Amino acid sequence: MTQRFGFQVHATDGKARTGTISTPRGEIRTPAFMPVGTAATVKAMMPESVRATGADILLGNTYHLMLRPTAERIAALGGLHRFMNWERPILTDSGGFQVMSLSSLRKLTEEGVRFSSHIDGSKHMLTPERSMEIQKLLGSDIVMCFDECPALPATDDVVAKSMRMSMRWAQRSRDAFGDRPGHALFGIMQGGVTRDLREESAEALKSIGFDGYAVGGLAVGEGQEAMFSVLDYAPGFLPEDKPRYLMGVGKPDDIVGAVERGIDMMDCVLPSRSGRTGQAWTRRGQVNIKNQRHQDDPRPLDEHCTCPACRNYSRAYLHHVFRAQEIISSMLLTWHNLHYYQELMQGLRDAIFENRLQSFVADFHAERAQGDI
Ligand code: PRF
Ligand code: ZN
Repeated sequence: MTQRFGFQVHATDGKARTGTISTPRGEIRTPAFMPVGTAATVKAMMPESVRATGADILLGNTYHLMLRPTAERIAALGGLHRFMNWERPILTDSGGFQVMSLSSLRKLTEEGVRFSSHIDGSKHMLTPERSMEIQKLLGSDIVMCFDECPALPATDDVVAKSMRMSMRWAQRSRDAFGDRPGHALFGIMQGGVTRDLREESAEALKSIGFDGYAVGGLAVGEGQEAMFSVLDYAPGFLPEDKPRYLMGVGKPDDIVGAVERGIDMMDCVLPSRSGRTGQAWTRRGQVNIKNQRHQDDPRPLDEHCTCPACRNYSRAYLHHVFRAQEIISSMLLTWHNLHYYQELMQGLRDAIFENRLQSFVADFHAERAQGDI
């Protein structure tokens, strides 16, 4: 093994950090945004195009891949990287969160969760041990602990019991993962919006010891203000010398606020999913390409954007292909959205490195406040 897993912080600005995560499959510049490639594809994008937007790492899902085409099949075909033609790092989520949102007939016990597939109704069981086995079969570079994310709002008692079970599952995940040089295992903090529970969870994870630490259990309907108030303290409970990953976040302004509060990594389906529903994200905020006002507009989505959708096509064309349900509509809008997200991350990294994050953030909000052209 030539390159072990590692994290180096290059510069800080307030609580924000910029650095590099090193893995045998390449470096990840932080703060990093991970496009979501749930079913071994970032929908509507070729992997080389995803790379061209500036992505260093993708997210894959245990839940979806175990059901179809199965982890064993992917392993027999040489692992997820070869299977999907993405040679750079892949982080895989552990499955529990997706079981709770997608499957039916779920039964949660100390052992794990039994559920029926949302695809064909077949019965399956996920446990910390089985999740570690699947993520190993996939060949994931960054493996996530198996956890439970309770739906909010919930009482402190419910959140505390769930968090404590997730911490026992974190220890079982650690034991099952074993020693795998070049591969990382991340713990996941839970505890809802309760400070004491967040601190208890962080202490439990730190005493087990992980290569990185995620903040789970946020962006589940509590609202941005409540999420930011947890992020005002939660990253501070985690080790400074390990990456901190905020799971499932978010909109561009969520990302900026999370980075200001000390988050290093994020993932979200938003740029890819909203590209397929006609929503574009630009410096000026959200643009709904379905809107009639674009139908005769010869201007690009964003005249400053260098993505193929903005360099080569008009708003009128993007409007037309969306209305006509042409496949290129999803391709162009997804590309633009991922490009915008990655450019935002590069802007944040540069601003932190040059100690001007506050003015970068002020400009970010001022431009959005102007609204779409
Ligand atoms: N746990 C896991 N995956 C997740 C979450 C979590 O809490 C979230 C919460 N936003 C998104 N994805 N394992
Ligand atoms: Zn663009």
